Amino acid sequence: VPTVFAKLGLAYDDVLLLPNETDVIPSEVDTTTHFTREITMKVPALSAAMDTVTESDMAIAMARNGGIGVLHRNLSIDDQAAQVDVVKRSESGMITDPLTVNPDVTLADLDKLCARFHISGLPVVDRENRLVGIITNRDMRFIASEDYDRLKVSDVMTKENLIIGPSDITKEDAHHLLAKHKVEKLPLIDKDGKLAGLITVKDFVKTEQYPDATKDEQGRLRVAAGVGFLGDAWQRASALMEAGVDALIVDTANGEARLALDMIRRIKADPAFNGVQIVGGNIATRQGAQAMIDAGVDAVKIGVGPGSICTTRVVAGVGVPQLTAVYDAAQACKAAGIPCIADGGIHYSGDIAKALVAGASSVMLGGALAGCEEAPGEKVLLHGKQYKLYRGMGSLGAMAPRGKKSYSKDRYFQADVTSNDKVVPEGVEGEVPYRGPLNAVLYQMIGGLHQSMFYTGARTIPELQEKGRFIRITDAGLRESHPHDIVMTAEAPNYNGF
Ligand code: RVP
Repeated sequence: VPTVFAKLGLAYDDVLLLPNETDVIPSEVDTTTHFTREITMKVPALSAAMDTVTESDMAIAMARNGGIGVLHRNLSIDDQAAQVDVVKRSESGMITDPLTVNPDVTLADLDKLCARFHISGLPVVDRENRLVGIITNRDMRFIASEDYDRLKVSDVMTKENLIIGPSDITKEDAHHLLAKHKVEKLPLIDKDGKLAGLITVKDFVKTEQYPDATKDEQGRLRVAAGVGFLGDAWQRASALMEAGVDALIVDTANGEARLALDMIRRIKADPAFNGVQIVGGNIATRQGAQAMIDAGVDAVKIGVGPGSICTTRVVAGVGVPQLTAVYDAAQACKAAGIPCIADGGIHYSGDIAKALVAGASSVMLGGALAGCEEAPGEKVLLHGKQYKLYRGMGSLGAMAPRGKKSYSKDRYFQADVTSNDKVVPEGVEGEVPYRGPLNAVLYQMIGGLHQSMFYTGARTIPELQEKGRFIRITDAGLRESHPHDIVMTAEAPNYNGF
């Protein structure tokens, strides 16, 4: 008979995975998984939609390394849509809608455009979109920056002997042309002489350098973005979609709120959003997951209170220890064939395998990635060590930034509060150690997962989920799991203490 105290909730630290007979080699496992119903990725990790974790740099790095970044929404609609654009333009098989420049633009403006999109040159087109030249680093190399305001693109661009290709060129022919003429960019021209696309050497190199990258059908990196459900949320969702976002995450601390479910239903019912996957969250029970599924989501995000910066469980007394939350919610998702994401509370790489065995298809990381070079914000020096700011989206700093607008405090349903004194935070602000570039950090996190798969005898994620068995442990077991009876004298890249 259920009572109010019937259920015990377990956290990642309460369990371990049992070793198994195995002939799996860690370097040979396949970690491919579903992010949403229609999007797969080779690495089961997402970077959190938080303003100290994911902007375009992080999203690009995540997608290159086989995961996906979720752009935060604590910024204006235009700024967030521009970030989607930056990710989608960062690399591609063939750019069908390349950025271009007119011949009468100044070099100063050209320079700004190139810096914003991290590109080294552009096709030059007239008002009818006919190619009249190309301008790259090479043309700019010997121009003094004092002359940037005075000179125009037409003064320095390359216009003779342009190397161009037809719009239906094959990848191989394009590669051949680029190599033969030792150029870096190949503009593609249609029958009427108009610019129809662009192929760059950088994209060939990137494809070799990042074989696991998460890409769309056109070879562009994939990216997701958070949206709300109040005020101008609909305009935000539309702007993100127009910029080419692959998935929208209706982002709230309580996914069972009717307003959030209504937003999901509305987006799913609108044919304009057909090409975009919709993720709902966060929930922490089977019933919550079912509500998301019934509203039509393409993936469910699980986690109420496990986040390293989260105080919801203390402030509101609400939440479910994350392993149990994932296990319960995943039951509904599995029955419906909908992927689910374990969001928050992943501290060590071993927690990833535990989340997957409990039923998650992927994990979302906040604190584990906030110290990366690609996370927003500068490094700070504290007691001779480098740190980066990390804060909850429900912290005072994120919900009531001094002199700035908070675009995301409706995540905690505090949209109508006008005075900062009347904000009730559900998160804290702090610093995490600086950890260098994302690829090294992710290498350790996912390398740990490879080891889990080796120990449990699983070659794929579905096999891990099928074979994985938990054992519950006690406080003594947890102490025994961590290094003990030693003063650590060297830092390990994947262990930062108990
Ligand atoms: P963690 O990886 O443990 O740092 O947790 C990150 C997650 O915490 C986010 O993806 C989000 O779901 C949640 N979060 C973000 N802000 C807050 C808060 O202020 N309470 N919580």
